[in-house]
Amino acid sequence: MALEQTLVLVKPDGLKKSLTGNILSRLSEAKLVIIGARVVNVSRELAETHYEHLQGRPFFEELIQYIMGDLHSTHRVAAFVYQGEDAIQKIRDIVGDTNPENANPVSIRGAYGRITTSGVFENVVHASSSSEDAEKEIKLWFGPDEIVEDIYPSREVMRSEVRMREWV
Ligand code: IDP
Ligand code: MG
Repeated sequence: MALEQTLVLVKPDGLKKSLTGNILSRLSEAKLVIIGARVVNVSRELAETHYEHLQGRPFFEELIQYIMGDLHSTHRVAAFVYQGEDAIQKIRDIVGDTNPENANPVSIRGAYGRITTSGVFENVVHASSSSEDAEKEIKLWFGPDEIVEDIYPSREVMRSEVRMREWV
């Protein structure tokens, strides 16, 4: 048993179908803790980096449009970092198979996923599939200050000319 972290995304179809609460309560069965949470506007660059291992697949462009929200007019993804013993496999078990038609019907993807007429697996959630993927993905979607635990080495930097917004 290893203490692990894993990235979960509620994909645009999950948000559009108001499934976030349902998904989080299903995932709570794994008895893990949430150590980071954000709602993200997904840029093309973020989408393509997240799915770079699938570049060249026939469904790649549509997958990018799907995760960016182009197919659901939402442009939002909800991102969570879970931590706990064997977090990666426990979450994958509740999430179910990549193909929603093969997924166990009581899994999240089996219950709520679908295959579009053009063949994209709209499977409601993303979950990291190895600790290497989890580290890459968590670092892509979260900065060190957006996670309440020190999970990977980080450093403090002082930046003077950073443009950012503040409340007025
Ligand atoms: P995973 O999400 O179960 O880890 P990956 O192979 O990493 O599966 O694929 C990422 C996403 O790409 C899937 O969740 C699904 O939305 C989409 N996808 C994967 N394989 C196919 C396919 O054969 N046809 C259509 N979409 C696919
Ligand atoms: Mg994957």
